[in-house]
This record gives sequence, structure tokens and C-alpha cells, in this order.
Amino acid sequence: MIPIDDTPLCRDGKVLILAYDHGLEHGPVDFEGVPESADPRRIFEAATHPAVTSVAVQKGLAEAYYPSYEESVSLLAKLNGTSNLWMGEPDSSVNCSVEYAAELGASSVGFTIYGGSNNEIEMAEEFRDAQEAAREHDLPVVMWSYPRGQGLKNDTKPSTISYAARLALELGADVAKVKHPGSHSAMEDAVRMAGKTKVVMSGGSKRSDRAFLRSVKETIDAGGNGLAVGRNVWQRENPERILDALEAVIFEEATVDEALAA
Ligand code: FBP
Repeated sequence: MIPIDDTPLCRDGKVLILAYDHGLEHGPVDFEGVPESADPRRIFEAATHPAVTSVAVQKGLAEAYYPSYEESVSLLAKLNGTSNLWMGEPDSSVNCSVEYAAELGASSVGFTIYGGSNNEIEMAEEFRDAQEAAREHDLPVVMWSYPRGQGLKNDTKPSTISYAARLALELGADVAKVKHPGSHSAMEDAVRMAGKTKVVMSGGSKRSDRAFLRSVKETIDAGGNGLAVGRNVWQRENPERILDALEAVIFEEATVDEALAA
């Protein structure tokens, strides 16, 4: 493992990744409610908020937009990803090498693993190559650890999320991005299973400010290290407002009420 607390991915040991790979993963449907969110510049601007430790994008957005933000934003290059047009068993093509991510200015890399998919073996082998190359470049590795596939009926049940967190530790990720398993104790168990790997909660679809912040607070209270979030930030009319609240909850130990009142 590398000491990731000293890298731009972390601030005071905590992580807040602003994810914006949805144009690939979900398609333009995610931009419908707030049409200006289709413009990557809006998200890179939001990522200049001091709460955001890195912005996660695919290679194309990094090439086209990151040069204008490299002074003010830290880049997490997502190495694999699939479109929602793919109808097969969960899988993800490797779209960017670690070497090219480093050339683009990335200070960390991200990789999805669908544990339990019929494609798990190939994905794990691709992850091995990426993880070992990332070590050569001293780049922290964030695993989008998302068990899913035909054998998995419920991808957020506590035992599945704990397994997802453990899988990240076993395969050498520095950070495990997992879905919220639904309770404080289940998140605590996932954090325990992740050992020295940091655990961040995946934001999920847009919810009320209070419901969203509560799950973030629960993650932090359970020993988690933060959040990787997309829609709950940039599908809001005012991303800055929710980022202020997230900064309070993640970095300043504020309660949800305090964060909302600020
Ligand atoms: P959200 O917070 O909007 O869910 O974004 C996090 C993320 O992991 C993105 O990086 C990715 O595009 C999306 O969620 C994938 O979500 P899912 O696989 O659940 O559709």
C-alpha cells in the first residue's frame, strides 16, 4: 500500500471524490433534470470547491477539459467503464492505461470490479495489471467495488457490501468505493473487513439533502473515510451548497442539522 494520506486524493485522511463518468455509464438521461450538467466545465468548476479531493472522469473528459483545471483540481482517471447500452453480464472495458493516466496528470486511478459477475476473473486479471502499474507510478488505486451479476439478487445487502470491501483489500486497492449497506452496524462491518483500505460510500441516485447527508454521516460515524458522489451533487441546481454541507459532515464532524443550518 502507498501512504495515500499524503496524496491529493486525501485531505486530513478523508476523501471526497466528485464522480462524473455518468455520460458513459448511464448516458445522457442523467443530465435531463439539470441540462447544464451535460457540460463537463460545470462539474470541473464544482470540483474546485475545497471539499472535493478529486474529480473522477474517463479519459476523454480528462484530455479535453482537465488542462484548464490542472492548477485547481486533482484528477482521478477512471481506467475502465461500460455504457448502459451493453446488455450482457456486467463487465467493463479498460479504456485507459495507467501510463496514459499519469501523462494526463492524474494523481490517482479508479477501476470497477463487478465481483460475482461471470466476468469477474477477467476483470480481476485486468485489475492486477492496473494495480501493479499504479504502484510503479505511486498512484493510489480506488476500486469501484460493485458486486453484481446474474447470481446476485441484492447488491446492497450487508454481507455483500462487506465482501465488496474485503475484495478491495485482498486485491490491493487503497480505497474501496461501496454502496451503503443500509445501517450503521453494516457499514461498520464493511469498514472492519476493509482493514487498511479506506472505505468511501457511493452516492447513488439523487435524494433529499437530509436523507443523503444522513447516509454520509452514518458512513463517517461507522469509521468510513468519505464519499464518492456524482448525481447528489451535480443534479442539484446549486452544487456548491451541498458541497458546503458535505465539507461540514466529512471534514468538520458536523451533525446533519448543523450542516443544513450553515
Ligand atoms: P453516483 O453518486 O451518481 O451514484 O456516482 C457514483 C458512481 O459510481 C459513478 O462513478 C458511476 O457512474 C455510477 O455511480 C454508477 O452507478 P451504478 O453502477 O449504480 O449505476
